[in-house]
Amino acid sequence: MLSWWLPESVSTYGPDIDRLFYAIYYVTNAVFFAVQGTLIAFLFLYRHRDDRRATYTHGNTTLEIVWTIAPLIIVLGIAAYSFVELQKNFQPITGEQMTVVVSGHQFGWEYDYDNGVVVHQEGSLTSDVTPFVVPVNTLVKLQFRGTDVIHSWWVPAISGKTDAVPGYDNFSWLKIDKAGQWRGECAELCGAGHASMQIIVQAMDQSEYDAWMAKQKSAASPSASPSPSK
Ligand SMILES: [Cu+2]
Repeated sequence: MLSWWLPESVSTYGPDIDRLFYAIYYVTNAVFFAVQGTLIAFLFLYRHRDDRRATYTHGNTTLEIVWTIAPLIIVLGIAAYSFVELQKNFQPITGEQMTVVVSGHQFGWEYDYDNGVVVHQEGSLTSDVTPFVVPVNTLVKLQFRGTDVIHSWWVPAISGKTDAVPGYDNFSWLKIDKAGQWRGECAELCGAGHASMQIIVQAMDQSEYDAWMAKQKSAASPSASPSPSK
């Protein structure tokens, strides 16, 4: 755990994102305090006094080059670091032990497991939310889709908002090393029911997970042959 004010990361790449956040946080804070500190110092150092007159100078090439190049280096550094992080944790991975397709719709989530089981999840902070269940210590590839508008799947403890976009698949992954439940929500304002796109991810020990999955399968099988509609 890197900080008391960010949630404890439970998936492997969470700490990578925390580190990226802190790198940007420290750099931007250094710039903020340097600029504000200089401003305040100059207010006092160069304030009007009756016994001195202002001298006017125009242009300082060295200074102008420095204040052009320095921000450029800082911004390019942040961009490069962020890009590397995106390449590492938000691309289709290989070597996954299972794949789940996460679809966002107005208003809820669907989790399609590779064995055909589907978990429907929707609910607000005050209602029940069906958990999305994964086994612990398992590398799960996540494939994100939007079926109507753009949604964003975000569980802070697992880290990384990933947009669920219609017509375009985004990818991420998770690997949770302990059993537990973690909450999240849709992080993209997607309509009137946005607040009812709460997320719960539940990690279970393998044996518990197997039992849970067997139950999902048996619950799903009676409706496997669709009944004719009226
Ligand atoms: Cu949404």
